[in-house]
Amino acid sequence: MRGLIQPRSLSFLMEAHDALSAAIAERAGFKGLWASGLSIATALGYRDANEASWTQLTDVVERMADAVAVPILVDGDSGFGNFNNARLAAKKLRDSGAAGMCIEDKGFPKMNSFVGDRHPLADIEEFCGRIKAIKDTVPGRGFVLVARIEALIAGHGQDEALKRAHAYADAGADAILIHSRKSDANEILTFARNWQNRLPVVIVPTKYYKTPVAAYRASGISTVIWANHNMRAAVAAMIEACRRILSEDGIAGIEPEIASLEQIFDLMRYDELAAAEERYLPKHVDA
Ligand code: SPV
Ligand code: MG
Repeated sequence: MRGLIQPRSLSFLMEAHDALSAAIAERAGFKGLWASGLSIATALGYRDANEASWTQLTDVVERMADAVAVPILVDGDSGFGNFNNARLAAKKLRDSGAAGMCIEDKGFPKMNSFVGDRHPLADIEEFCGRIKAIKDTVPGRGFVLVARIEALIAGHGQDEALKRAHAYADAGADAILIHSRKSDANEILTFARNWQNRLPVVIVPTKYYKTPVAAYRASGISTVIWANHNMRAAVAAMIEACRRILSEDGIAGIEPEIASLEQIFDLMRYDELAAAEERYLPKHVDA
């Protein structure tokens, strides 16, 4: 994960929300994954407002980490409480196979950054305590801690965002995620210019999706998170499949457009099970 979050070259983290979407993203060629809070909550039938518990998150992350070899950066929301909850979640996430965790400078419960206008920011010193507690509990270079700044989302300016970034760097964060919900990348690019890569910069261009990736390369941004696109692609595909099966009164029409069973068996590596059966099952017993 540390290799994916460094200023020398731009890398992508693809969203995944379960073992299946993680395996699909890895097969597609992504070198790292984003375990999105929004997408995991959605897949579990919850809203992205800390309705899912931190143990439900760690369970999902464990299944994802079992399914893939690429590193997973986990969306740790605001850390599930104070420094104590944050360090506990970080340790369990590390033990579940996460390569890193991102925490955002809000309170508990949080609300998704694109919903409504109430996004009160955490006190800087208190949030730094969460960062320090995580770094003390899960030390070393093996687990990456990304500190996410919500100042721009909350309607504060560049000065507040920069002040927070420096405080979080001083507290021991490994990278800064600067979030925006504007439809253009101007405020992100301004931040990157002023920040001068004191720590690597991570961005989430969900709303400013039209900006070409070349602009991020040019401004020295380290990592782009495609934060919810597997989940949204799956939702669109499932809505269409349900609609067509009902309206066409059958499944013949949609068959060529959905994944084949062979693809599913391939993704889940049924071939490995067959090989293991060859190796471990006695030949003379019907199993
Ligand atoms: C997520 O994917 O859950 C994120 C990114 O935190 S955002 O939805 O933009 O807040
Ligand atoms: Mg989130």
